[in-house]
Amino acid sequence: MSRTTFGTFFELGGRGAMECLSRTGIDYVIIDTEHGPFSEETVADLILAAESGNLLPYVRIGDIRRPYVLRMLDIGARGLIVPNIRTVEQVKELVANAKFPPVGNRGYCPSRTSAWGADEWAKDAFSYMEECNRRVRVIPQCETKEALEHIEEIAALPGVDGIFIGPCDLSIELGIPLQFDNPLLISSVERILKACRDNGKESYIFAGNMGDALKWKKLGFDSVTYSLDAAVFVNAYKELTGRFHGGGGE
Ligand code: 3PY
Ligand code: MG
Repeated sequence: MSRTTFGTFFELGGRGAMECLSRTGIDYVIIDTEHGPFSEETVADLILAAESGNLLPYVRIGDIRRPYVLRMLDIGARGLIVPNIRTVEQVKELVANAKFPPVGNRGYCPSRTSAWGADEWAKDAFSYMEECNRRVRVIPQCETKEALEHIEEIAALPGVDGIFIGPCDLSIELGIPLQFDNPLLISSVERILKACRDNGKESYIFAGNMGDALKWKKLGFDSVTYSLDAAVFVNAYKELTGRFHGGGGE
């Protein structure tokens, strides 16, 4: 069995923070432009900072339209996490914008991922498009009732590399907000996981605490995205402060 990868969301910003994260052994980071405050130029800097420490940079985008998708890919996002998907058509549009032919119709421009066309693999158009399609993961989120209802169809679409479960929004949609042990949420999560497995697609899920992260790992997810940098930072300092004033610890 392959190793479950471990990632986190990035909301705080700052090249220094990204460089710190890249030295922790974490597998990937998701720069969050859905909830985080980042412009494209900032995301480009953050991607460079992540890559300087061999940390795989994904971006969560808030919009599936062509200009938004292209900009993130051309500045070097290695995967797109896409929230709030409700229809199969939305996923088809996303794939069309994010993948080159024969899978989609991504717009062509030599960009920094290929040293603006200077890299050997980018010189031949077919090898360039094939390699870009392989490098970039397209990962719609399943966090709405409608996406759940169509998850088998979504997971089967060519060009969809994986599904990312957002259990916070999904549980809210199901009327059981943030009840991560509720049997309805668990059976929904299992259904999505099965759709991924049946179609040979990667399965990702978010966890807000280590108990849930280990629960999802045991269930067999390919990847668990643990919390966000800001929450880890706040909790770490709170724990230290508590230990210092409480007089416990070493
Ligand atoms: C969710 O749980 O809704 C997510 O989108 C994870 O950040
Ligand atoms: Mg969500």
